[in-house]
Amino acid sequence: MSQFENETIQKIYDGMVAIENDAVLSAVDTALSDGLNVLDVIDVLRQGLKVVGDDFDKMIRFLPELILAADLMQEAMKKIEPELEKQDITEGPSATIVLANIQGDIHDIGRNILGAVLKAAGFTVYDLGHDMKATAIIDKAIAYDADLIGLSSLLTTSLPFAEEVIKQLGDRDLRDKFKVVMGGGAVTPEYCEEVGADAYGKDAGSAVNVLQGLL
Ligand code: B12
Repeated sequence: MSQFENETIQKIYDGMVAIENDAVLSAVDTALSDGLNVLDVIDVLRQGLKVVGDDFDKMIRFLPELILAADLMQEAMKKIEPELEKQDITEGPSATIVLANIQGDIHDIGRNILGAVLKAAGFTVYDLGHDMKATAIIDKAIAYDADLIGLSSLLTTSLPFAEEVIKQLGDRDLRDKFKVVMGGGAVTPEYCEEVGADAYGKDAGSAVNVLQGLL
């Protein structure tokens, strides 16, 4: 059964769910040459990858499949990123942001995409990488004179470390210096409100507006 109106988008989704590299990569080529919206292509890849993750959670699929699906997503991103860089989605203000996955979390695909989209939107992005401690994130934000701190968390077990960033900013009398935005599967708008983050970003596309709204 088709979920998507566009046949190529459907192929990307089906291929990602089935972890069929050739099918996905050739459909991504078609999508790009047909001029489909790059953010839509990224989003359908994400939706397919989420199905693999959900199956992993239900113990229908296992870690090797999760790794293969993640590798496929990254292969697809290698094709998409140059297109993303070519796009000029600059509208409204931009600023300097440091991005990191918080301590314990190595899921960096979403953070990489976010960084690429923000760059295309004119932001200066310092990507600090994954598994970053709160203290180091704040130190780098100071060093780069950032306006924003973006924290990505896909693991519920790592969430306390996101909260730790807010706490340490308060302890160091820096809370007003940086706007803190959080995203990733483990984060919800309610969580952001509870811990006192300035904003929540559902995906890379909407993050641009969310961040600009904070500036
Ligand atoms: C790929 C993947 C992996 C890969 C990661 C490879 C890599 N280099 O990143 C590998 C195989 C290594 C992996 C490992 C593990 N994983 Co994993 N993984 C996933 C999976 C399937 C997809 C994540 C992904 O890349 N999605 C695609 C990107 C594009 O989407 P995204 O990350 O959501 O990012 C978008 C938005 O969220 C947003 N965003 C993200 N961050 C931010 C930040 C800001 C500031 C903003 C504004 C927006 C924003 O923008 C992004 C682009 O649109 C998820 C399933 C899921 N539902 O997410 C599980 C999942 C996250 N993993 C899970 C688990 C349990 C693990 C392991 C513990 C498994 C194990 N037993 O070893 C390890 C943990 C490793 C660690 N210490 O971090 C669980 C987490 C459960 C939980 N609630 O804590 C999930 C949810 C699977 C599941 N349903 O059980 N994983």
